Amino acid sequence: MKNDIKPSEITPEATYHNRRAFMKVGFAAGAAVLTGAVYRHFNPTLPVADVAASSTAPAAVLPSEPNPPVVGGARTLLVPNTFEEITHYNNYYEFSTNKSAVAKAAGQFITTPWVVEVSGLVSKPHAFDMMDLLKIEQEERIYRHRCVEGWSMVIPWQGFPLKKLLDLVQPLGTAKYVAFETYYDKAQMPSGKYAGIELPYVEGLRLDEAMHPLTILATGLYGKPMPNQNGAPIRLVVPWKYGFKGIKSIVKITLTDTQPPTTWNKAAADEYGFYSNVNPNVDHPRWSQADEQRIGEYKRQPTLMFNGYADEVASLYSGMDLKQNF
Ligand SMILES: Nc1nc2c(c(=O)[nH]1)N[C@H]1C(S)=C(S)[C@@H](COP(=O)(O)O)O[C@H]1N2
Ligand SMILES: [Mo]
Repeated sequence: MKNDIKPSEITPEATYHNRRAFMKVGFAAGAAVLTGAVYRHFNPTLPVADVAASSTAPAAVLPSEPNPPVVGGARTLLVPNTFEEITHYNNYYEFSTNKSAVAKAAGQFITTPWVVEVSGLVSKPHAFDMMDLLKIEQEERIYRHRCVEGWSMVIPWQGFPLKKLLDLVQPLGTAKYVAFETYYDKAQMPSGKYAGIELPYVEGLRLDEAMHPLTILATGLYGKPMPNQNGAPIRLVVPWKYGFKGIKSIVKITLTDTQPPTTWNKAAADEYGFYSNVNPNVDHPRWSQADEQRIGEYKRQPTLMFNGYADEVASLYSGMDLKQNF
């Protein structure tokens, strides 16, 4: 399919080579610790049955270009943030409202066993065990991440299109939205009661947004299982929307015919809308959204319409007033 290099993403040759080096090192190092299911991500052509047998294969046999992108925008050529940055600057209010304290606060979070219940307006409601979700072919997606607070990162996720899961449960013709819910356990998340938001954390998408090929359920990053602080074991990633739409540690997905409530909209409806598409032309009431601070960089940079994914997603909103539907 089409090559997704945009002028804004053309990097100097040295940077590009660094990036290739990152991928080789990342994949080779990752392979040694991967489970069969995750290993399959590097060998997407392997039938599921072969995964266990080959999971101990030496790194040397890994293809140099594992699972080429099948959708525009799947992998930005921007240099990813470091693993350290991605895992020590987090928003996960159930554990802490201090971004640099989340990693430690979530350190003991228990995520096995884990079940994701998918129900509502579907023909085949099902409670999926996490082990089975990891048998779905895992793809690498390298996405920009733009927090509504004005900072951004580039994150190499693994996961699978949400559409694959929704297709399994067969949404009814009456389904128009998808609602998501985060696990909430007061014992494991004692600081949640000071978060200033209603818990459990809930989010939602329109069904066409949920079915878009760039919308993924992420199960890991940098070739490793999802760190607790990033939303273990499974979280949503919608790269053209503000980061808070990417709900973490999902236990429930419900297909509905009405727009579901969302946590930040309930907390401050005039500041956080249902859509929350990244838009440099629509400011937050208390700050500009025209530019952003990439973590690890010195200068702020302009924020891009739909976070740089306009070619892929703008058509979802044709005819809509994006200032009204912020
Ligand atoms: N359950 C839950 N999901 C959440 C949040 C949260 O506080 N609780 N924070 C959101 C916000 S504001 C952002 S920017 C991203 C941060 O994801 P990261 O820590 O993996 O970068 O998670 C989102 N998902
Ligand atoms: Mo955010």
